[in-house]
Amino acid sequence: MFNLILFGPPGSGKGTQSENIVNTYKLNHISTGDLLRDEVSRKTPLGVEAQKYMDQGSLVPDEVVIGMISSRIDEMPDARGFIFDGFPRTKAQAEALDKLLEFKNTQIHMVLSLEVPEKELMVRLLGRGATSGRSDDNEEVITKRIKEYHTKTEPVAYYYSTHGKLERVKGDNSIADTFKALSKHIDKYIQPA
Ligand code: B4P
Repeated sequence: MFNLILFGPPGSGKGTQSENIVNTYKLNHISTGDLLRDEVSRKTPLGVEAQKYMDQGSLVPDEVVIGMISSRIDEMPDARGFIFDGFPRTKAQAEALDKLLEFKNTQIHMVLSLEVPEKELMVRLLGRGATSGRSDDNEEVITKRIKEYHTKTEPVAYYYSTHGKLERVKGDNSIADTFKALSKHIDKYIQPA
């Protein structure tokens, strides 16, 4: 099993590159953003609760997200490995993920961090907001999301760097060139399937 975290600020391209990685390496994709948006659109109790946080650009509480991830992992016992997209976003989530994987006799092998200047993040997310209809892609909420990233999520990079698992990748090149740079790291562990 090979387990990868795709890390980076909002709009750094985690969702975009996850799609390329899944298609090439056949890993199972777990995006907490997608899972939460699905709950919101189905108006489940979890979705109704999560929407309050997402609309303000805040992180959804750890216990909600961790429970959701745990059941998702259990649904895919035969996975070749997982790509975690947008998770973990706090140190508590990172520690919980380590425990969940340890229980399954596996671990996180590598964390790829997409590095993109802040100005570019804003341009990309406003661009997406113009067409996606995502209620959190407007200037005020994006600014809050980036602030949340600096205070709560950046420490996750430090956590994995102390475990020798963090690799930083330039994320402001074209989508294809960024994917090539990510692949160079992944190829050290697994080959395209
Ligand atoms: P997410 O859904 O994870 O979304 P994101 O971080 O905003 O975007 P991503 O980095 O995936 O960017 P994308 O590829 O789409 O989170 C949304 C919210 O959910 C959070 O604010 C939070 O409230 C909640 N949440 C999610 N996970 C949570 C957790 N674990 N704990 C608590 N709360 C959680 O790219 C963005 C745009 O850039 C696209 O338009 C794309 O086309 C463009 N783009 C990508 N790569 C490009 C490139 N190389 N060049 C030019 N444009 C590019």
